[in-house]
This record gives sequence, C-alpha cells and structure tokens, in this order.
Amino acid sequence: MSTVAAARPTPYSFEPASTALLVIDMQRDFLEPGGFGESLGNDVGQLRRTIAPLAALLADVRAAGLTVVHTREGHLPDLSDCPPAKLHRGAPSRRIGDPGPNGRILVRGEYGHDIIDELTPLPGEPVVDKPGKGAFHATDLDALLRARGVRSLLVTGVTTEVCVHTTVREANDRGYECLVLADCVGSYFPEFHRVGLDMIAAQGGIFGWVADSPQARAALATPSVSHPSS
Ligand code: TIU
Repeated sequence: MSTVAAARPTPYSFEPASTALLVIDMQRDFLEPGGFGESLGNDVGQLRRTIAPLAALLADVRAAGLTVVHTREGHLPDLSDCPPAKLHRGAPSRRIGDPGPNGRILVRGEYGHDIIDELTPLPGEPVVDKPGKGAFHATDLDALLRARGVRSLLVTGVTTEVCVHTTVREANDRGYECLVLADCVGSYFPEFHRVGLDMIAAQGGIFGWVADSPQARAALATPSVSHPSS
C-alpha cells in the first residue's frame, strides 16, 4: 500500500498493483499551435508546464510497473461520430475536420491528433480513442481497467476543467478512486484550473483527491505495509 499523506482533503492510499496512471489527451491538437485548442481561441502555451512533471511521473510509474493508459480526443475521418454542435464550434475554416498545419483538426490518424513526442506511449500501453470529453463515454476504458483489476486512478492531462473533470466525474460514479495530480493537469484558464481542482476535493472529496506529483512519486518510492481495516 502507498499513501499520499499530503493529498487533500484527506490522505490518499492506493495499492500499486490495482492502480493505473491515466494520461488524458496530451495531444498536439491541444498543446501545439494550429490545432483544436488554438482554434477555440486559446493560448496553447498555458498547458506546457504540465509536460516536465508528467514525464517524470510517467518514468517512475513505468518503473514501478503500474498500468499506464493514454487517451486521445478525436473523430473518425468522416466525422460521423462528431455531434453537430461540437462540429460548429470554433473559428470558421478552422473547425474539426478542417485542414491545419498538423493535418485535419482533431481527426484520428492525423499528426495533430497524436500524443506529443515528450510523452509517447510505450508499446503495450493502451491508447484509448474517445469522441467525447469523458474517457468512459463510447470507449472500452472501463472494461480495459476492470480486466486489469484497476480500482484507483492517478489522473493527469488536459484540460483540467474539461476532459480531466468529465473523466474524473465518470470514474467516480463507476467506483474508481481518483487522485488528480495538480501540476500534471492544465487549463487554458488559470482560474478554471484552480477552481476545478477545488471542486474535486471540496465536500470531503466529492469527486476525488488532489495532490502534487512529487508527493505521489514519493509515495510510490516508499510503500508502507497494508493494515486492513477491521
Ligand atoms: N477545450 C478544452 O479545454 N478541452 C477540450 O476540448 N478537450 C480536452 O480537455 N481534452
């Protein structure tokens, strides 16, 4: 058993063998110019501070042998899985499916849809393609996690108040215990980031727990003996 004592609102304990690191949508389309994030009017540079701590966490998690699952938001080339309201979002001529410097915006198989070089998945690490904001909606993520016996999720990626929040809410309702790592999630809006994290930990941890990644890495490095509650 590992415990992140400094997690809020209470210490967070997890069994590494039944824990997965979830890396949400660290795609060029959200982190680099010319993609979906920028087409919505956002400063994509806001998200880059997550890359270094996430790369360090990923290295430790891989070394500890935890399950690692990556997700990518995007759509089929014919856009048949993209709701009209989502399709019409953003600046005209720079919408989902339109050509951009990294290929067609938010379309599966395009360069911009793929994960940034710094966080490239290793062979064997599942990459879940999702059409929505939540990683459980219209995907096999739940089945994939259950097949591996995963009960706890270390949650990272972008953006804090959109895909991370939606996924944590979905996971919480499915019984997963989520620790969101504050320095490894990012938003285009610093205020939404801060409040988004507060919302997760408020009301006694209504959706989960929040901590910084160095605290989680320290917990992984110093597992304690499990004391089953009576
Ligand atoms: N727009 C925004 O903040 N995010 C998204 O559209 N997708 C994700 O968060 N991945």
